[in-house]
Amino acid sequence: MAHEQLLDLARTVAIDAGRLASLRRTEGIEVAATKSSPVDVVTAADREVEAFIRSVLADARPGDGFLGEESGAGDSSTGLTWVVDPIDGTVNYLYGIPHYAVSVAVVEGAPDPSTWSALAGCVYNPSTGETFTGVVGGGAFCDGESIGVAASVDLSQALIATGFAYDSDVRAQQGRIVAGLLPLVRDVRRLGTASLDLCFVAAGRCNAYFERTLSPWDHAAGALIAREAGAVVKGWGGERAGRDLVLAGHPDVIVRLEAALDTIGR
Ligand code: LIP
Repeated sequence: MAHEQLLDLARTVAIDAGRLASLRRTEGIEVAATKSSPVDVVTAADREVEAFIRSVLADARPGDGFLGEESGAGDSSTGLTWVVDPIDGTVNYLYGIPHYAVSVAVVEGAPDPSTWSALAGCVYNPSTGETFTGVVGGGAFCDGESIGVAASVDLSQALIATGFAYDSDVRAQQGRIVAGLLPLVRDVRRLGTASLDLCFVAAGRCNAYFERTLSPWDHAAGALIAREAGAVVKGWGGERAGRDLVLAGHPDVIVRLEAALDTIGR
């Protein structure tokens, strides 16, 4: 299947899943369980939406692998794996904050961000209807309109997005890093949804994004969309983006941001 056809499937299933998530939100949402900490929650909608996505993809692409936040991994016999966050921004979703997304990506190779090749991805925000898409070598789009990163700026003029872990000790350190960064930049935004943070970099709505402790499904689609929009997406130094760090932005800006983060402390 051509990359554009994979993108069409990613987009269709993301939008249909987003409509299901939005319906469940209007019906009322409750915490079904907690995961890594008392504030790392999962709702019945998370589980239902992921099951829907997994079923549609299994019918359309039997043999492809699956890696989802709620239902774990399924092996691939085709070399392709779908990497899915059914509701990214779960806490926003739980509180009724209209800033969450369905994130669907398809990658070639092992479902490991340190080695995979992302082929196509879609990030759909049911609250706004915005549909961010990207296909390798084919550019990045929002609702079909081409998007690109904001022009280079000095760090002091940069609007930086970030996020925090569910572990309180890690959050304490992340808070110290943000405190050190604040005087050096235009401002910081903590919007709560990694996939949309990356799409906002792609659309020029912020100059850069960084976050540590993300899972592969948080950034699989958004990182591809950001890259296709002209961003560099990486980890520390020459490392690829992953749990240790996802850093995305205009090539000039992330050099300045990474230097500042190195000085402030990791
Ligand atoms: C969320 C990320 C966000 C991060 C949150 C959480 P989830 O993913 O999208 O960037 O700051 O702590 O990890 O848990 O809502 O799928």
